[in-house]
Amino acid sequence: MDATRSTFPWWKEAVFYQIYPRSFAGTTGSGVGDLAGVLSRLDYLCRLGIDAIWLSPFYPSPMHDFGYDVADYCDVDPIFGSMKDAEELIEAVHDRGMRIIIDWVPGHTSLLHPWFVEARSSRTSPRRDWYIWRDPSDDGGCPNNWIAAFGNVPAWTFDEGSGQYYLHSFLAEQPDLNWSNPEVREAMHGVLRFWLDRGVDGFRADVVHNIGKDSALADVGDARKNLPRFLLNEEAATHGYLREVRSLLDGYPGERMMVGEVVLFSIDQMSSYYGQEDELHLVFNFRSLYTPWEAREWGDCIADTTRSLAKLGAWPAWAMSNHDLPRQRTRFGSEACARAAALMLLTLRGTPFLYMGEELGLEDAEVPQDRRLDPGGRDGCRAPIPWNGGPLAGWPTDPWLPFPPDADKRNAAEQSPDQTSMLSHYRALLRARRGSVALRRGSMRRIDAPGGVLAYQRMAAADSRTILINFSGDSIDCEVIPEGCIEVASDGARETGARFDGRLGPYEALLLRPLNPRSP
Ligand code: TEU
Repeated sequence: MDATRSTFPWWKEAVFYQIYPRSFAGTTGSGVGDLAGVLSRLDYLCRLGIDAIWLSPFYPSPMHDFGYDVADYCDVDPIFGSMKDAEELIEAVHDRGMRIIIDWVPGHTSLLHPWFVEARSSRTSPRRDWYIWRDPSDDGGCPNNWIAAFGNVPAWTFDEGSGQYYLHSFLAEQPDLNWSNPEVREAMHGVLRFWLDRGVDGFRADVVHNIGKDSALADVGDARKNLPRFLLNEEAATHGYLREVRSLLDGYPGERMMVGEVVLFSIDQMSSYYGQEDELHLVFNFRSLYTPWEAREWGDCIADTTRSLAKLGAWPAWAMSNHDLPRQRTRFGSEACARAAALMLLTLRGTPFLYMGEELGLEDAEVPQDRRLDPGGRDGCRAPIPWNGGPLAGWPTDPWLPFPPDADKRNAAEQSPDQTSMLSHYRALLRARRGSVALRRGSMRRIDAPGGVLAYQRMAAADSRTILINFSGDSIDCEVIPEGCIEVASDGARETGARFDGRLGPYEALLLRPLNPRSP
């Protein structure tokens, strides 16, 4: 019996596609992608078969952190377009039957945000307490030993004008908001309402576990004092703040949702931010962003995730790359592994998040020293998408970062008609997922398999699928029960519908249908 709609809201069944707008598609001579560019590629995304878009920040920003330093949460940076473009995009996404969620950066603003400009103007400013200020320590130094995210520098910067330090978990240009102040919470709720009223289906919440702060600002102990503070920050108050956000979202019609970036060390720590179905709808499983290409490691990652989330009745969210981390092909070392990884990502139980360009099998760009821009060294995975094999790869002018390797061959126009391409592989996987209730909603159980192979089955009432992934570079004999026939093969060469012959090629992954389905 199928679960009801409320047990399976759209975001549990959706495949999300992350767009980093600077690098997706450009329509002007600025060298930077824009909202009109996203609009122009919606049909490409429809044909790919994704269900929802996550759009990284497009708000006015001085771009010290390429948009994660927001100077106005309720507008569009002119480099990306206008409010009208944003509204048109939301409507066009919906017209095509897709959904759109946008980035919400609750923990810090840009230092150019009018709130911070006012806060730093004097110690008695009405907005002073919207940020976290402290007097220098007795020796004139920082108030505590916390470290910021990039460059192993203190998380405090001294403001000459007002004679105090302000806290920043990331760059000095990104002062942390003080969420213990109810006015800040109300203002950030206002941001959510602003975009919900304009029809967005939800939000990706940036480093959201970091919004609550220890009011005593205690030093980090010696063993961990060199780690960026945000990786350690856990405050009970954050859960209360998230419950308020959840009830705001639940007050809107249409199953609006929030997926949170919670960057903490253990799965249990991360999963606590689902609350009792009253905090985040989804939490990115960071372990899947760091697990190496090894059958046992992935088996453990899946088992630990399943165990941790089952206690809460929570639904997993998987990602293997994003705009902060190496692409799958770079991370796993070859196209064959990236193809197998795609098959795994799109068949695990939970909501998958694809990073733009993975469907083209892109590698990180090699960015020469003199073109490096990101303070966190993350330029490579942010290289622009090559749309065709021309000298500018479909961009109106040379983009802000170099293209990924082999863009003349590895591009959308070249791969689209080629049935063996990575793009065709992703299309086949997304089609298979859409066509199988077991893949979208089903339970998951491990199947015994030889060393080097991870095997599992997805099951829902009358539907099932078997998945085999060979993590090794050797061919492996792998008998599976029940027997199945090929629905998707990662190497793109096997005959669809043929009975599986029991032998997996090196780094090969297979999605098998039952030979004798229990229902038509
Ligand atoms: O990322 C937080 C975060 O976890 C990253 O800083 C990550 O640790 C690092 O990039 C690994 O190399 C979010 C955004 O995704 C990121 O782009 C922003 O820079 C950051 O928050 C600050 O807003």
